Amino acid sequence: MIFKFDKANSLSENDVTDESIYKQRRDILKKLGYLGAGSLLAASGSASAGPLDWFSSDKAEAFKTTPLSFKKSNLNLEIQTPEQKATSYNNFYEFGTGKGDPVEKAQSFQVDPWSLSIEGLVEKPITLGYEDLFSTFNLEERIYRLRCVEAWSMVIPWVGFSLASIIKKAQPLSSAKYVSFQTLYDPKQMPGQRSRFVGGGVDYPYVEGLRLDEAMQPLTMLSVGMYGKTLPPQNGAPIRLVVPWKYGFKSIKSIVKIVLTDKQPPTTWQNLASDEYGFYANVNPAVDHPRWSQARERRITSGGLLTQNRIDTLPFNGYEEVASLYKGMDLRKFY
Ligand SMILES: Nc1nc2c(c(=O)[nH]1)N[C@H]1C(S)=C(S)[C@@H](COP(=O)(O)O)O[C@H]1N2
Ligand SMILES: [Mo]
Repeated sequence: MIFKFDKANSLSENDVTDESIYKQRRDILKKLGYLGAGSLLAASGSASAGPLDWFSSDKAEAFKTTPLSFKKSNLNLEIQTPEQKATSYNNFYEFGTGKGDPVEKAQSFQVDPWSLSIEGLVEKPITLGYEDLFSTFNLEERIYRLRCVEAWSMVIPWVGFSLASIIKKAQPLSSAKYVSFQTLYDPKQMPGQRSRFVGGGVDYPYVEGLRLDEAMQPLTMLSVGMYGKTLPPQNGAPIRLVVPWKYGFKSIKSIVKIVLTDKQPPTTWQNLASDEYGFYANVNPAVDHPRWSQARERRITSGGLLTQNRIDTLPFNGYEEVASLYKGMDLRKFY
């Protein structure tokens, strides 16, 4: 690896591109009438302060994370995104649409007590309390790439367990074909759920879904930690989904409910703009977003923004072992 000069406070063309994609994604919300002058002003204010504001270290201190014990990953092939960046540059619209909003506004988020239920078309419904999230399954570390639909990516060491293990424990009925997920709905704690302007016009709770075979794929995990510790709230504490071959919006945060169903469940971004965000949303450099290219991505690593490389985006985000799930689907098409 070539050492690169860390010029922490410069803006490069890459940053401008990144910022413009992020704004374009918000355009759909504006068209729908959800982003008022106030939030646009706020957004341009943070833009002029510079994207490096999102990486400032002083904000991530308040929430206390706890060290976890887990089986260490023996795979570490790519340079990890520094913890400080992965925990201060976030999408979690329940706390606002700005990249720095979640770390700023989620620090008093209450994760204990928590209740996660697995229900629907299962033989044995399960309810897990806060402690159960960490003690019911063996925790292991998995270092995955996370590729946001906005064309930036990170490499994050998650701690958690396979979604398959909890689904197996609940014993799905043969009629179960899909799995739906729901984030906590608690407008008292989540400012974005109190105001459509703060929350980007999303109809909360945030919902997501997978086909059952995608949910059972061993890479699909429920994460309860990152960087060896419990998740901070801005990353989806106490438990969130991680599906590394799909765009980041599929990896739903702060989950309270998992329901096995026989019908394809609705998803938050499809509900907002079904021509821009599909149900499958597999990372695919050959299918552009209607308003920007998905061929390349900005990898967020150490150092300032100038050292964050533009790299080619890989089909299925490089996790080609999942391709067999999509036999018969035309990989040049939008799903
Ligand atoms: N409930 C909820 N989950 C969510 C989101 C959100 O706004 N609300 N944003 C998604 C998007 S767009 C991305 S890229 C990832 C970001 O995860 P990270 O902040 O841990 O990197 O979370 C996803 N999960
Ligand atoms: Mo995303």
